Amino acid sequence: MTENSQPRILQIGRLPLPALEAELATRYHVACLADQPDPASFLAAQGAEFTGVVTTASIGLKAEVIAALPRLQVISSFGVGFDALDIGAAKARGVQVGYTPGVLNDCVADMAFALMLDVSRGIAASDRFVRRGEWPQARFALGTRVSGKRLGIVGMGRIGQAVAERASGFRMEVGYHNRRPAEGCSLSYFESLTALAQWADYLVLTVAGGSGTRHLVNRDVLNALGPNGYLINVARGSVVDEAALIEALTERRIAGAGLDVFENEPSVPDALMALDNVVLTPHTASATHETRRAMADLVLENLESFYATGAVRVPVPVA
Ligand code: 8YV
Repeated sequence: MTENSQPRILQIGRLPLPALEAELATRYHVACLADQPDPASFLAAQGAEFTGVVTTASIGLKAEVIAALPRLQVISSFGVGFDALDIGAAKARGVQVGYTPGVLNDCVADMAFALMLDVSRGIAASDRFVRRGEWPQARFALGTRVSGKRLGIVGMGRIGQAVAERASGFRMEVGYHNRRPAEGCSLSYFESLTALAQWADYLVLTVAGGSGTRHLVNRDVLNALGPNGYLINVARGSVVDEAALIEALTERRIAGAGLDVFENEPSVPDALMALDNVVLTPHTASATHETRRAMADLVLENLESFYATGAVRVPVPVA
């Protein structure tokens, strides 16, 4: 196939796996919007040439970019979340949207436990303590036991289930909150998030982002979690009222937090950085070689399947 007969794909920004960019470039005629000195003029001049888009859950795709691509037929997104992608605008145009669920469940659930263990046992903080050379002179503060505690999961989808599976090895009691009881799930269902927070020692967020869950975890939920409770967020920064969280952490109205996602990432508020009862990671829950490879494969398969059959392999669910 000559370069010109390959479908033209618009890559919206840099992809988390450089190998994927190289692989896309061998199969398609790719241009990266973020590389253009003037993206708006580029879209005005060349937008009509693209039939496909590749993006990520973090970068998403705005309605105005979709509007600037009149021949767009397919979007392949790297990630399970699609809150940053204007699904409504895509569907209205009959554009197929593929994404990468399933393959990242284990790594995201592992990260939830890593954050839970770290904030409770002070792993990152004690590493800093050892490296500062303080061990010979001082004792590191006591931590909190994770095993046997109550784990409240917010959002019982695929990732929530993977978190719940891991809890049995820690002999934790598990409860969950969801819009409705999850089918076939025998764990205790809490209709009220506040009631779950009150019951739980650890509140782990695995719920989808977007307007429906914005600031679901607010001051009241944090107060219900209480001074011995920990918040773990591997979902989306938007799910938590970050200002209320900072206040709760500063005033020790909750014990601590493990956060992989932030309201305005990659910018993290100084107030969070200054707190020692918080563990911060840079949205890396899915960032392992194995999982990112599997996600990249699905991005490629979704495109390949669309151009071969007219349907992506794994479409985002219709609301
Ligand atoms: C990725 C994510 O880190 O899948 C998601 O929804 O947020 C993450 O797995 C992200 O897509 C990479 O940009």
